[in-house]
Amino acid sequence: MIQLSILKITQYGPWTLTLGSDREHELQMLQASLYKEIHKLFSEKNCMVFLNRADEFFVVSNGLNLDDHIQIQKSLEKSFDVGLTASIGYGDSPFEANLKAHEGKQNNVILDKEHDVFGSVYSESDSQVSMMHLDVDDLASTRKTNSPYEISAIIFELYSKMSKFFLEKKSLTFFMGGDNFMVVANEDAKKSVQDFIIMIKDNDKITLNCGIGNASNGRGAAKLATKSLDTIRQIRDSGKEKPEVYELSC
Ligand SMILES: Nc1nc2c(ncn2[C@@H]2O[C@H](COP(=O)(O)OP(=O)(O)OP(=O)(O)O)[C@@H](O)[C@H]2O)c(=O)[nH]1
Ligand SMILES: [Mg+2]
Repeated sequence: MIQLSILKITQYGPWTLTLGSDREHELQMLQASLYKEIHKLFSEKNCMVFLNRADEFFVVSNGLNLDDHIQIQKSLEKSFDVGLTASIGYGDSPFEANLKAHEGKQNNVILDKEHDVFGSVYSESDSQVSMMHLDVDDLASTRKTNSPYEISAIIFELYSKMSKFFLEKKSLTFFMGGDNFMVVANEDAKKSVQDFIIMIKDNDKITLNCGIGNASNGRGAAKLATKSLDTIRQIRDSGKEKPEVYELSC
């Protein structure tokens, strides 16, 4: 079971207009500060935060109860002019958890009115998170023939394909920067990642490596996914034939 908390800035659209037209730089600074603070508060509680279109935050929040969310909301209220709503949902797949969180907010299922927390919290202990860390093999060589902006175009096209492919498996893909992607995954996504790698190699001539991590919370799963990815690199760099997918659990 996976639990997701979606944090969204309250009334952001109308609020941005109050800043006048000379606002874009202010909004970018605010979004960056929010991302930093949200990452800090949730990773301290073993969660993993993902940026969704820069003004919304997806948190793999397995293990966090309502009170934990209220404490974080209180802290954010103190630090920022804008408020955030937190909608919590859980499900068998990451996509299902995202739907449940969304519905909790849409249907006004209030968990804490004062601090804008909605949805429902998972209370059983069978918490299980799978994360996949995908990365382009040897992006450095691409830099020899492509300019920085052209590389971005290649990476964003890859992101688009990855997000579509794994959404069909009910899993959620996030761009982490550079040539790095993380997929909050279910069994179906994990089973099909090799097919995705082959498809991208055949169609786009891009080689991907994928580290998979399984743990009871988001941060733990991300750590193991990255450790798996680094293991693939170590095998490759030792001169042996590398696997394209490597999995670790705890
Ligand atoms: N978000 C994130 N970015 C990373 C990580 N490691 C590297 N990067 C970024 O990704 C870029 C590409 O680095 P690498 O993937 O190590 O370079 P590479 O040439 O593709 O090397 P290999 O992946 O080992 O084949 C770097 O410039 C960093 O910006 C990571 O663990 N997480
Ligand atoms: Mg790489």
